[in-house]
Amino acid sequence: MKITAVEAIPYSIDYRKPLRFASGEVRAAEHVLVRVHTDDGVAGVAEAPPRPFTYGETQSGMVAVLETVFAPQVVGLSLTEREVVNARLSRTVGNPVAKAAVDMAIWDALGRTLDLSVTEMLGGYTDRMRVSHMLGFDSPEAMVDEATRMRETHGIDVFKVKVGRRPASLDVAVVRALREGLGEDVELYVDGNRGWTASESARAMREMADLGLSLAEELCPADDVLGRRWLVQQIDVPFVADESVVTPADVTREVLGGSATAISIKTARTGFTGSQRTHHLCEGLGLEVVMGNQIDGQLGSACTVAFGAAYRLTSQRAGELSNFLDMSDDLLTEPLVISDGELAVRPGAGHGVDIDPDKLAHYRQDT
Ligand code: MUC
Ligand code: MG
Repeated sequence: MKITAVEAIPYSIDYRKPLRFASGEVRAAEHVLVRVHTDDGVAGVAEAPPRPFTYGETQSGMVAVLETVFAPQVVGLSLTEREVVNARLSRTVGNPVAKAAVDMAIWDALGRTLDLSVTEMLGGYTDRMRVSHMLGFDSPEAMVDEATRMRETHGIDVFKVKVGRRPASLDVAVVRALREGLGEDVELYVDGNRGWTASESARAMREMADLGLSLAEELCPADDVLGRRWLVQQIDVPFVADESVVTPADVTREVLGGSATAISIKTARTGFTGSQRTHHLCEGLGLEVVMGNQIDGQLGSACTVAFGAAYRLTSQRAGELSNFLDMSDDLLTEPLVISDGELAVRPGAGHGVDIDPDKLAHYRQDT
């Protein structure tokens, strides 16, 4: 069970259409595949999606930090020493997504070694999650069309709507069109990716007060400390902290400071080991949790559902598990399938998915 090597393989797969939101835009999945090898001949994998506009990590920077800093820190350790891995990687500040991928690849390798799924090893609460689909910026008509297509094709009836544009009336019109077009039965919530000020957020939430939103996420920056506390106090839905809560300490600061009342857990950002810490903290604090999506491909989405299904708290709400549907292709031998609004954990060891070697050879950028 000793780790013998860590590979960092950059690859690029186009999106069929770009996903736009207040902090950036994604046109291609320019991700890094992390593969952890052991002396038993087992390999575990994970996907690292860099989000330069959010965490400052880039694809080439991730390959460099993985090869030169993190790989030497974990080679020689056993797959069972995950807390040692966590302690060593934590000495370096930042780089959350690169660290998370090392952690999840190790869990995958451990599961394959023990012939247990990650969901079973983590908690084994259930085997599936309801799916929430994320709608990027577009016209009201286009966003209603996309939501309708997702409902008809995949049975999805929970939608996260990207907001944070100026003027805010653009986004208010979209949410109103979605509610009118889709009816009362769908769940709608909004994510601002820090696009508005606290007062713009408060005004927009008042204008959407009759639209039955269930959550509001990161509408303004956490660094607007008093403004965000003022905002959170006056809205009547949970305020979800996402990119402002990279570590459990961030969760503590935001929640105790009155600047968040719910937490988005993204396995792409905190791996399984860090996500466990965040999950346990949220449970102890009595916070709602959403399993978020970092615009993951199918491997990342398999990791999100594997973690989300492992616990009661993380599987209560619909998880954001469908961004991969917009990709032109992916790396897995067997594609993930969303049906009846649900994504099931793949049966099988580790994450339960395998990388197609031909697809990897086609999309990798280092050969
Ligand atoms: C989200 O919830 O913010 C957009 C950027 C990113 O890192 O994740 C997405 C979705
Ligand atoms: Mg978000």
